[in-house]
Amino acid sequence: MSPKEQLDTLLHESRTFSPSESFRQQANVQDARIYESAEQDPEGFWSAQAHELTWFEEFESVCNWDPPHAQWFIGGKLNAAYNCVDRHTLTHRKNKAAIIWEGEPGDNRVLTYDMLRREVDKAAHALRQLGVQKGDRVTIYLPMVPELPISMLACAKIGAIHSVVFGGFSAQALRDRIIDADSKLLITADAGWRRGKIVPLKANADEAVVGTPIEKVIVVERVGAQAAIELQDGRDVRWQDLMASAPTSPFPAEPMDSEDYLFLLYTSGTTGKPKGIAHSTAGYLTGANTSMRTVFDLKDNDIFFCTADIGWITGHTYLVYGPLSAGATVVMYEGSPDFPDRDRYWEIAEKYGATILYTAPTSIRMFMKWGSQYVEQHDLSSLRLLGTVGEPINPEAWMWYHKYIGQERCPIVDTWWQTETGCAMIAPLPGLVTTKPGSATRPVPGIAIDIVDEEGNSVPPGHGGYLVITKPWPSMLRTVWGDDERFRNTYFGKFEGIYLPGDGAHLDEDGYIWILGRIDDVINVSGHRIGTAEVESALVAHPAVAEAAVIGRSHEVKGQAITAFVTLREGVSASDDLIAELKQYVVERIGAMARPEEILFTAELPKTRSGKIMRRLLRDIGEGRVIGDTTTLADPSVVEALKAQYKDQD
Ligand code: 6R9
Repeated sequence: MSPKEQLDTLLHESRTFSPSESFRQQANVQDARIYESAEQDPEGFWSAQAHELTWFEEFESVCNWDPPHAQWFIGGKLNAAYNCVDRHTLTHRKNKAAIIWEGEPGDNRVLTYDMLRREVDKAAHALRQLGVQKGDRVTIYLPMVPELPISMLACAKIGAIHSVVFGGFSAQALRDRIIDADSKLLITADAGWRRGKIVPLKANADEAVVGTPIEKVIVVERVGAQAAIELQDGRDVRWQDLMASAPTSPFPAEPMDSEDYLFLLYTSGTTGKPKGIAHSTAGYLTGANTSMRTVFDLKDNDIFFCTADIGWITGHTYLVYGPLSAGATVVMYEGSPDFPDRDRYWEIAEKYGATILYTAPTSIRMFMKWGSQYVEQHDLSSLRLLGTVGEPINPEAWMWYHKYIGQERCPIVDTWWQTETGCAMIAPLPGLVTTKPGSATRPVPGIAIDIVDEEGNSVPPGHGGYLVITKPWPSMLRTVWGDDERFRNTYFGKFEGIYLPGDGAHLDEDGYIWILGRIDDVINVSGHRIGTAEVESALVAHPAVAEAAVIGRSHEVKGQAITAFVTLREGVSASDDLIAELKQYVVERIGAMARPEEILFTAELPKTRSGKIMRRLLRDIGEGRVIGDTTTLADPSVVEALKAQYKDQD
């Protein structure tokens, strides 16, 4: 479907789903006046939410907004790890499961809050002994093993800033992020498991750290002998050895200022260089914690199964800081949804009695493709609420999720948010809001959203525009690490004092928000944000390539897939081998998620007279659309040649 057709279908979406009486009656939020009161007094609303956390010192004022810089809960002192772990051990939750971890090969591990506290404290002692101090950056490059949240929380306990790099990233990508964050310590693993195969991590880490500030590398042994790694004397230490010799005494939580950074998480933007999104301690944790109670309706007996990798923001907020700060039990799964078979998620959900499931539209489309028989083999009656995140969900995927996973019983919360926003911004409160398949519905209480035109004026219903957030909120990013100018320009450069997320959206007649996807040069492949410029930079670094232009093309399962148009250097001839080589080259420079689906060689790229590549035209060609305005093209024949070539290829 073309975007125009998609929009038309969305505009005609008339199915609605109201919360059932039984859900409504048990919901944490039942009074719709929450929206109004939060709008009238956002500071009062957020102050009350912040008081759900445990503070070492009370804050003096709620918000200071000096656009584009916000400070929240000023003067307060707290510790994120204390809030996620220690405080629960002083309550009835002491022996409650905090993390239920399932390894891909079928091994598992349960950590109660008390056990988690002991692990986090040992790890904090170990990090301290290796010289980690408050404010230091620690890069974490781990598979989905319990040592990942333990490492993050150990950093938080010390007051060190963690920077988790998704385990699927390449050595080069890891290296760039280590250098940008200026980390002295790296925590990695020998390898991980994926579809029964060993995914090496230590080998990438070895390559990544050369010539960087990294002095020590901690290596978690996950796979063991089969991974066959070597430890470098003086630099590498085994996690297991450190933990065995670490003091068992409690590690005192560092009292952190509200505004001290809790973590950095790198995300793609419109230039080749990823941005280190910096999140604060108090504001971030308040946002994450609030949404657990409101959007996810969390109760003490819930089992929260979030399928995201902790290497992305969804895993940070909804596998670690949100659920643990709220004292929940989370289910964390290491591997692939189709290993050993395509029912693995449902097997896990049944086995642990998951009550809330949070996953991505790309996964749902894959499950649809595989067929409902994999779901039907399992008893999913424990589920009571479903969530989705990462990209717009197609109404048909929503309906499938509702029917086969939710068994027409579970409300669905479609949550729109970003690495930069820290927690869900647009989402229904499940006991209050009637949902429509494909719409994230309305902003959560305390969040001010608008859809505006080029001049910043609100657009009427039915008209597309820029999605914006008009007021500061606690969990907003504080800056781009080391580049405040970029923070200013990217997010506040278009409309003064107004946050620009980079998504297009429109309102329907009922005031529901429909997200239309990215409006910048960011491609969303299976919910992963990939900058076209990053892929282009990787391609042009190859000696055979002269120029490259990358676009996203609609893809049935992935949402979007990467198409690269490449011009070759003089004397290089095109071949299938070269295509394979270039794809692999991108994987090595960025990671497997950035592998181009297709590479097309072309003699020239369509450019404006000022030399700008016209990606819009390439996108039109990619989607087989009628080509729009070509009057600014330097050489119109380039487009005709490309079109002909694209047809041949199909
Ligand atoms: C949480 C996360 C952010 C981008 C965002 C938007 C897209 C996320 C969405 C959605 C429509 C939803 N996005 N959730 N689009 N509906 N429910 O995914 O963060 O990786 O930073 O990506 O993802 O385009 O701008 P991140």
